[in-house]
Amino acid sequence: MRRVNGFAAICRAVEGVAVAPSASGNYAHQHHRLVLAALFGTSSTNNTSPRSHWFQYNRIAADQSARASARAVAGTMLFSVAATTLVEEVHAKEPVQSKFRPKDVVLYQYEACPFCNKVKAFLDYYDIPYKVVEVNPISKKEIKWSDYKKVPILMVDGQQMVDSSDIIDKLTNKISPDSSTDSVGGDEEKKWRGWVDNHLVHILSPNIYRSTTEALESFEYITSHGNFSFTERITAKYAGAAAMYFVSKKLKKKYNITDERAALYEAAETWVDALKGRDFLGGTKPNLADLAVYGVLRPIRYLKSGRDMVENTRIGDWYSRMENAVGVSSRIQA
Ligand SMILES: N[C@@H](CCC(=O)N[C@@H](CS)C(=O)NCC(=O)O)C(=O)O
Repeated sequence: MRRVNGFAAICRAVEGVAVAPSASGNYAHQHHRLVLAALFGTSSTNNTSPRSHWFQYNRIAADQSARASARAVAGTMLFSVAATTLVEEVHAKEPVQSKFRPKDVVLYQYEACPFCNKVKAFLDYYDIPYKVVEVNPISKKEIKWSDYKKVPILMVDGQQMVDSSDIIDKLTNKISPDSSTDSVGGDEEKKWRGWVDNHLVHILSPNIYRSTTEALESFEYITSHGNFSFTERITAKYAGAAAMYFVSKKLKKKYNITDERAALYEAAETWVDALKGRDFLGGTKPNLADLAVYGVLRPIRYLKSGRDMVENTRIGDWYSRMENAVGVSSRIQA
């Protein structure tokens, strides 16, 4: 079994932000479609093909009133080189009894997706081998077989699992079916997992696309590690960075963020306070909340926003403990 050194990655979708350039089009047609496909997926679960994505988008763009009422998803992705995360050092991994260990696990993901990365942090920590199928965010052809149109999708011994938190709950019950009634954790753990999904992830995009330089840094990584064709890659890098720079300003408004860096630092401090002096929220070992926070932060850790966060808050020590605890990726070659 060959382990693949990997990088941490995140992507995120932010619901409710419709971003529609004028119908006359500020982008060349191809660029327009490409960038929208890569970045602004709709939230409609009825979309059964990537084309419906475009049709829906174009309809919205052409119809101001529909646009106002449309719920859209701004799917943004970012990725960072977590260069040191996979160094083979100290391991405090949780062993899973072999009888409960899933045999065949395949993760359909965008390499740069916070939700996908949350699932990966779990799989890595529990040392569950998994293959990765990188989904092209434009065609999504790799997940055409599924009715679910987002990532992550996890296939576990032939069973489809969707939605990162749900996937983690299901996997937790699978790998420790003998544990007490509530194997997915107590109130504190649940509260902080909710905080990750409802608060922390919303702060990330405004930070990584905060300036044109940071947006380009993020897209350089996204496009060099995602599943893009050559043309898509070139187009997405520059058009995507420019588009996301503007989208991030809208997201700030939507989530009432005035100073994105201050919000990131505050979130990091809030998390350290939640630890109450413990090594991990889980005590001496990470629990699912630790893994969730780590998972969504891992991709930004080595981008400028992540470096700033570690320099300006107390989160660095916990983060390093998590790097050691999660250790080497359990990803295997597909
Ligand atoms: N609540 C879901 C959110 C998943 C999600 O929004 N994924 C984004 C990628 S980061 C997505 O697939 N968006 C739709 C798209 O790209 O069209 C989860 O936790 O897994």
